Amino acid sequence: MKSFYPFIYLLLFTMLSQWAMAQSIRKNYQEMTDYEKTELVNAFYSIRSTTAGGTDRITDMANFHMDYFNFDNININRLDIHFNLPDEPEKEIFLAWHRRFIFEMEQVMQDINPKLTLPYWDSTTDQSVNSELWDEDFMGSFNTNWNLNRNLSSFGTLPTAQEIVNMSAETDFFEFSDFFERQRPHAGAHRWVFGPMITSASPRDPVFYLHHTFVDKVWHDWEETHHNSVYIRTNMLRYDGTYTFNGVTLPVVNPNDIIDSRALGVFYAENGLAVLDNYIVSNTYNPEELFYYRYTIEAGTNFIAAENTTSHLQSVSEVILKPGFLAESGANFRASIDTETTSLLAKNSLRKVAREKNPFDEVDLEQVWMWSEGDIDPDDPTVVMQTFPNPFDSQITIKLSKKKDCVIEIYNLVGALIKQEFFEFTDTIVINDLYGLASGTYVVKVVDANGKTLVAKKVIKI
Ligand SMILES: [Cu+2]
Repeated sequence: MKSFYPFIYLLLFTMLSQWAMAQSIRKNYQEMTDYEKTELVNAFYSIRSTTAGGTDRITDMANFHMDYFNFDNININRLDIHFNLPDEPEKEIFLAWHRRFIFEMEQVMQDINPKLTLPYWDSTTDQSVNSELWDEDFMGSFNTNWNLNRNLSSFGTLPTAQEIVNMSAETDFFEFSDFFERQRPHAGAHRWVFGPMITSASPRDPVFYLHHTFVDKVWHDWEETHHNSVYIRTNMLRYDGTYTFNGVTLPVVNPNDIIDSRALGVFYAENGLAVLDNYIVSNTYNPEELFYYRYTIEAGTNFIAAENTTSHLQSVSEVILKPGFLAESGANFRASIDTETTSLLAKNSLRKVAREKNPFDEVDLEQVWMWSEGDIDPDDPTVVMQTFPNPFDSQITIKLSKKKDCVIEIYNLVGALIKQEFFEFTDTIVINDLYGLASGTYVVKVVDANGKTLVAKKVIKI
């Protein structure tokens, strides 16, 4: 027997004590209460100070991201997670990999507080360095305590909403994913925040997770419109059944299985409304699925609380069950209003804890900064090179301290020559057409007519 729960069923009693694992209604961080923000910040601190085998989860995830960032110049057949090319087998993996990656962090957070979900930072509208995003009580907290050395808005610019609209009109998935990854809609925030965010160690900065939740939402919206995401690969790095953290092997994930974010129980709320649709409660990830949201939850079209499953829709204001919602007989389903959290919203009950200073290892950080001042040739100390911009995108300008006949050579980090150009008696050199170069670290050398390296400098390609 199946039955529709009547509309009136929303006014249920409040559950006081059941501490459930959550699924996820994600929202703009601007919809978070002070209580939620404090809990989110506390969770990041707590995760960072909980080590297993000497490594905490944030560091472990940042290290993985760094270790598998991009191998295009070393071995095109070696899998990586960023800046794939059309002939690589994992070519569009960026979106699916980061979807699963932020979900991993969200699950760790929900072990701490099941009502937490990753919020998103909409970088198309929220572009001020004075935004509440950067408040000392929120993301600003980590800058000094974790030694992030952000430098907001010093480098690069954030995308416009129109750019997202234009980008989302693309119907080919690879074209969409590739543009998204390389251009301002994704890369903009990495550059603009600076610090670890502009390096392959970007998951060291908690704002990485708020940025990538926004990226994930934009993909979700694109997929809802075009239904055209598809992957060649059937597994992913880290989620291939071989990676273990704290004695737990991370599951095998086929990127094609998470094209719809509902596969992970993830929904995106907007403007005070969370629409839960086309979802079957399965308890795959959690023995009780909690969908928690401060404002209106509307469960309708094909939201099915299946037989023998346990689920709970909980709002601080209202839960609405609309036609198309179905609770099968034998389903343990509840909808409730959270009066417990409402009381916790009161200012005096914020669970503030001392912020622990926990700077990232400096030596590590130097390795990931990936650019340095030029090394001066001891035999000709008057030749000094400046390169700008650094990081660069499509073009590098090189200034020498004196005019030279020279060859400019660009090498990747394993020493393969990528580009070589000859210049006659000049001190200003412009290298163009670097746009297609894979992201990563390169070495620029100024070589004289006898093949002697005068000066070399590391540069980074965004
Ligand atoms: Cu990434």
